[in-house]
Amino acid sequence: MSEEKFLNTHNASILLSAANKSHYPQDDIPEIALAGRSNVGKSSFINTILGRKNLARTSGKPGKTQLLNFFNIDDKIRFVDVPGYGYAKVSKTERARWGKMIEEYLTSRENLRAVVSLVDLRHQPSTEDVQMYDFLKYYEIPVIIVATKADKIPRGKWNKHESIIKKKLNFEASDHFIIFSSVDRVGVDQAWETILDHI
Ligand SMILES: Nc1nc2c(ncn2[C@@H]2O[C@H](COP(=O)(O)OP(=O)(O)OP(=O)(O)O)[C@@H](O)[C@H]2O)c(=O)[nH]1
Ligand SMILES: [Mg+2]
Repeated sequence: MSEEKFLNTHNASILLSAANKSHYPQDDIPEIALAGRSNVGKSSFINTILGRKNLARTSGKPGKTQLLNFFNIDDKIRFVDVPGYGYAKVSKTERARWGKMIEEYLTSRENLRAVVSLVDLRHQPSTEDVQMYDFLKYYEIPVIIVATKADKIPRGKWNKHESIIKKKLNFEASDHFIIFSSVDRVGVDQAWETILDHI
């Protein structure tokens, strides 16, 4: 099923920002969360697949998204933009608060259907990328790996980069792997197809 038949992607807006459980929306709408290193392109991914310029705020400054941001898409799906990890300039206290917030959401949220885990197609996944993948596997949360910024490397090299990433993650063949670019809109249809498969 294509997304156009299922929902009006233009009917999208930020619903709320939450620091903990007590602030989460209380209903049965399925949620897809976005996880990944700070600056990898989580907010851009949301904007791109919705065809919006700046619904989820993006910036050159890493660490901008501090809370769980819930986006309502036509009352049918929610995207949850999770603050990025791996940003060096945060205090230990901040990092601990961050860890607790993410863990609480990922391990207890019944609405959660899958996590889109973003990595940079250009680079080897970081230790934290691997930890995130292992964490999701451990809790049996369906994972969609989105390898982004594909526009920054030639198409002829995509396969090689995909193999490097899969190897480092110990990627399970039953998971999804999507090559993506917010600049060229590569992978948008595949992303929608995979997301709709999970809800
Ligand atoms: N060339 C290119 N740049 C991208 C792509 N996706 C994101 N960017 C750029 O990367 C930077 C970070 O993007 P964001 O979407 O804000 O990243 P984020 O993961 O939401 O970052 P935090 O909110 O800090 O965790 C911005 O300057 C984007 O324009 C892409 O596919 N290609
Ligand atoms: Mg962001």
